[in-house]
Amino acid sequence: MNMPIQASIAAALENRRGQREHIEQLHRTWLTLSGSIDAMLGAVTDASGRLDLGESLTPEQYSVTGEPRLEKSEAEIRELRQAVGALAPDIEAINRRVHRETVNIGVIGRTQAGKSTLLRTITGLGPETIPSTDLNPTTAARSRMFHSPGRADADITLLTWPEFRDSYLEPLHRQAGRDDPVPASPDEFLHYPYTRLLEAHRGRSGDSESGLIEQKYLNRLCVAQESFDSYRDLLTGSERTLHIEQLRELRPYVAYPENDKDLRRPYHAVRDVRIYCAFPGVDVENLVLVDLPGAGEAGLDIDRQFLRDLKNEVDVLLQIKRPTEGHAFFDETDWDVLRLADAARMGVAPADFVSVVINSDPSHVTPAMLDNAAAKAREVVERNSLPLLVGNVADTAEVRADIFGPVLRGLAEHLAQMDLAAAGAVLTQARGLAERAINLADWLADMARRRGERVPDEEKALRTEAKRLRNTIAKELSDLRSEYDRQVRDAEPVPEVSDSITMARDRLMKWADGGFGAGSHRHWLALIEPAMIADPGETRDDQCTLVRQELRKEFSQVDGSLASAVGRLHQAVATILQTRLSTHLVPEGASALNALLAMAQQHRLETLSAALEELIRFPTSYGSIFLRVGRPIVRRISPRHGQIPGEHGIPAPGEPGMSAPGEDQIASRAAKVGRSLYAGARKGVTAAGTAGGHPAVVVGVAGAQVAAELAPIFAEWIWQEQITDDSADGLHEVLYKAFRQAVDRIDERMRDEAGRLTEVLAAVVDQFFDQFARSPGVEDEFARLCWPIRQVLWPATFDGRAAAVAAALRQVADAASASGEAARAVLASASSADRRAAGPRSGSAVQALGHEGLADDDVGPLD
Ligand SMILES: Nc1nc2c(ncn2[C@@H]2O[C@H](COP(=O)(O)OP(=O)(O)OP(=O)(O)O)[C@@H](O)[C@H]2O)c(=O)[nH]1
Ligand SMILES: [Mg+2]
Repeated sequence: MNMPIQASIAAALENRRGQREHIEQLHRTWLTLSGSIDAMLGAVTDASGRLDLGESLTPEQYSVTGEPRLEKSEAEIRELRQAVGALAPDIEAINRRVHRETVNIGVIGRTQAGKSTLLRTITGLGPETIPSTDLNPTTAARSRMFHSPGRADADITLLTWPEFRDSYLEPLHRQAGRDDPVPASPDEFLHYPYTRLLEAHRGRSGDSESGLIEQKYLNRLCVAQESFDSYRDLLTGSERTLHIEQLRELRPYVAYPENDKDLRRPYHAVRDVRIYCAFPGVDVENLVLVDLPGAGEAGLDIDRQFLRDLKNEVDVLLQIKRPTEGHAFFDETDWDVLRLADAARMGVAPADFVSVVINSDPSHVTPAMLDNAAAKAREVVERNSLPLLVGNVADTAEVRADIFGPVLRGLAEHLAQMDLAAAGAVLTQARGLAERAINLADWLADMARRRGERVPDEEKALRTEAKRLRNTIAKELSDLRSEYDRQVRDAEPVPEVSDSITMARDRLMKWADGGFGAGSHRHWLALIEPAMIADPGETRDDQCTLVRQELRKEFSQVDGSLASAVGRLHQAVATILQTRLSTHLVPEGASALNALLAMAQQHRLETLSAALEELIRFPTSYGSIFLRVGRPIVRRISPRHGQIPGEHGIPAPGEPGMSAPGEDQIASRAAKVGRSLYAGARKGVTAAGTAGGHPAVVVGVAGAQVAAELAPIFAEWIWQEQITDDSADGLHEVLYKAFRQAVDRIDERMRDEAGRLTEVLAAVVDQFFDQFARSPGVEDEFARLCWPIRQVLWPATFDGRAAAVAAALRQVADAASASGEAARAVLASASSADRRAAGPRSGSAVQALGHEGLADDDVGPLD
């Protein structure tokens, strides 16, 4: 070997080292891109699941139409991911290539072509290390020979059981026609009925072609199974490497045994063999030769695994061909081999990567066969611009001159360029995919953001819902108010009060008719007559007191009916609010409104609290009807002295009758009471006037007026009835008349009051409606009140889906941004690697060569 070759190759390797940093960076960024696309796809899948428009969100939650659907991008991302994943092995391969310190030459070809023989010739190793047999396929495992002056040893890396199962058994199992799972454990494998299946095949006469192929694979499985003991420990043991001190011991690990029946087959457990030895007469450093089993030998899947190895491990491939009698020189199997080589070249020009070598093997090949083969081969290589080398692979001189020498010269000349081409092809593809990823990711991020903005947030949705709720409650309170207004228009007294007055009156009349509680008129006379004789003044006093007490007792009960009437009103309001605000805010039972008030106060909702408070307080603020209306009348049932009044005795309402002369003590006190009530009522009016006019006040005024108007104006009377004598009968007559008059008057006044109370209640509803549902900004208070129970009130809106959709879209936007960034990083590292590689490179021309780059005169361009 001459120096220029050695120096050129060393320089090319040095150049290769210079590519490391950038390619490494590309490799790293590619992994990141790949992961980020996975994440982006995950985010999109998740989001499009949630976002199945119209199904997952109510129209209130989501009102976007005509937007591009996420499914579209999902399909695009899948395609992108597939493409990015497909380029990953090439990036991996190029990364390994720039990290490889050796120039590797591989041999490929059908079995028995002379591959091992050629490598033996170059390395000077004996057949015990690189075995050949005359008739059968020999090489069973890939081995690499490192030109290592001063050494003669080997290292073996072993497969694990799962690796062996997945890379070797599984493809064979499938191709043997088995569709059940490949045996999972060593024991299962050992007991799988491959032998029985093979015998069944053999038992069939005239098995189909596919049956025959299945037999081939079953046979391999049977061999692997029968010889399992010889390598089981290698697969399952703790040692993962074997060091071979003596190269003559290597044979069983790299080759099939010479004897078919030999069950010692440890090659099954071999992942990799590295042989270290000096190649005689070779002064190129860092040279590696790769020996491979015959293509097609182990099944297509295993060929594909070779491809991965070839991409990673081989700079130049020699396709060895040995002419055989009776066979077309370049048949389909040879094309398969060439296709494999083409797929492995990774952007390197075919002429630089593959050489077709015709093994002239003079002991088996006649000159005529050789001439014919060479002619045929020339057609193939010329059409595909491949070098053709012819020589006896067993002959050292011929190999040096006609095969290995030209190969090394080609490497010396082109290796640097080949490295750049290999990197360039990958960079071009990486850049293209990165740009595609950027476009997709940017579009997706933008789309997800825009859509995310259109998913209303919960607060916004709550405001909308709260306003709607406020409107509904307003409508229903307004209906209730209309009903009370109608009662006012129809002058309907409050029925509870009206009924209660009737009942009080009936009871009183019954009581009076029954001798003022004595049982009967007769009984009363019997009781009173002696008393009248003894002390008429005191008796009159006592009887008047009795009557007053009875009047008070019975009519006071009317006040209880006011509570029922107001209770009915409260209930009506509570029912409305409970229906709309749920029992969470307005519980069942008497204290419903109090519970709501407590909640409103807790949330510091001032308007709602004030409205509720006033509504709840109304009965107490209204006070006692009896006190206002009845008491001034009752007080007048008392014997007294006074002037006889004018014709009517009692001034008409509105007349200044209270100032009539002759008022006695009691009357003036009554007047005082009346005035103080009046004054109190006035105060109320003034206060209420500023707060919207509390209706109770109006009644208060009326009550006070009644009290004031009825001031007494005569003496020696019981009210308007003049006492004429001191007899019991006389007292009865006067007392009874006064009593009846008082009952009539109180009845009348209280009924009047009951009529006004209808107005009052109507006004209470009106005021509550106004305050609770119509105060400006009250919808905000509704929103705050309802926020904690929004999921109860509006399950469709607040089931968390809107929030989940918004989050999912944010995730998509974030993942897409991350993908965009990762893709930009790829672009940046590809550009810097490109600049590093800038030179006489024709990336696109190299890339354009695929299978189409191979052409065959007979079968046309390959697909
Ligand atoms: N004399 C001679 N015999 C050769 C030559 N090439 C191949 N043979 C014969 O073919 C047999 C197989 O050659 P190998 O080199 O083992 O072929 P291979 O391509 O490695 O075959 P596998 O390992 O089975 O794929 C050898 O034992 C020889 O009998 C040659 O150039 N000269
Ligand atoms: Mg071989």
